[in-house]
Parts: sequence; structure tokens; C-alpha cells
Amino acid sequence: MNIVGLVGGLLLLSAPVGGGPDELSPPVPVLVDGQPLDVGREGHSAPFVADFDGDGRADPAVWRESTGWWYVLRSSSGYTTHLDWWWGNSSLGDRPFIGDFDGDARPDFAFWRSSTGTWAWLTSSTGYDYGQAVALNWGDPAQGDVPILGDFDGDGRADVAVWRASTGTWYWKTSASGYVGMGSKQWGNQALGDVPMVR
Ligand SMILES: [Ca+2]
Ligand SMILES: [Ca+2]
Repeated sequence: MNIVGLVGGLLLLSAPVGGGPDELSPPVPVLVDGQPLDVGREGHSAPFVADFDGDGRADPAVWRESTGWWYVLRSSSGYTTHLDWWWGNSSLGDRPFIGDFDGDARPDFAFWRSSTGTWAWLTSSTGYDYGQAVALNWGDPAQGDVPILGDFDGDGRADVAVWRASTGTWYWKTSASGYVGMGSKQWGNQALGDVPMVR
């Protein structure tokens, strides 16, 4: 099963058919409870790819902006079953992220609340336990901060960051310091159309 794209806001999968590795069946929309996964809504609905079940293969995931639910289609089930988890509330300006905060090589659910500048995440090592959620204020929505995750200190765990669009400055807090230590660097220019990315 391969992720072949987004058409009309629908996540499409296609299965290999005989004759060669590049020969695919026609793509079909991914359904959850009989409804197509809607990842094309305006705003911050977004598709993600990460290995949730740890089998070395990517699992497609979407955050449904209208409800705050995540839907993860499991590769280990042959893309027949999905993990559903609630995390985030678009009415509070939450923007979804996937990152590995606990360093167990499994993805964790996160959001940045643009109304308050608060990051919050659920970790895979706790079974995404709401009672062990972590929250951290970092970023200032009033200054046009754009949230982004990256591993700036190289410890294998996600560091929270923002790109302050008004000045093109990056600000990050490092996981190795318990999110106490920070760094910053000016890089990028919004006036030239720059957008922040981390790989
Ligand atoms: Ca994790
Ligand atoms: Ca890190």
C-alpha cells in the first residue's frame, strides 16, 4: 500500500498489483468509519507520515481539524485498522505536530496553541496518557511566531521552536536541558517569502 497523494482533500492509497513494483492499482480514498479522511480543510488540517507501530513502515496519519481527533492508519495491519486519539482543539487555535519527545523512536502527538503560545504533547512511552501530558509555553503569537519542531541539540528528542516571522529569527528550547536552555539564530526573511523548515 502506498500513499499516492491528496486529491480534493482526500488522502489516497494505492496497492501494488502484479507485474512490477511500480505498477499500482487505481488510488482509493481512505475511509474512517465510512467517511473519507478530510485532510484538505483550510487552516491546519494536515497529513503526517510516521511509524507509529514500529514495524519500519510509514503509517499515514491525519488530524481532523473539525474535531481534534487523530487517525493513524496502521501499516502493521495491512492498512486495515487505525489508531484514533484525541489531541488538540482548533477552536483554541491548536496546530498539530508529530514529534518524538521521549526519544523512543515512536511518534508522539503534539500541538501548538496559537492563542497562548503553548506547546503540549502526549508521549508514546506513556501510551499517550492524558494524565502525563506535558505543556510548555514557547513562542509569542502576537509577534507572528511560526511553530516548528526539530532536534536542535541532537539528542534524538524533539525540541520546540518558533520562527519569528517579523524578524526572521529562530528561537528554540532544547530537550537535553529539560526545555530550560535555549538558542536563537536569525535566518530567513518573510518579506522575500521565506518559510521555515527543519530536516
Ligand atoms: Ca515517542
Ligand atoms: Ca533534542
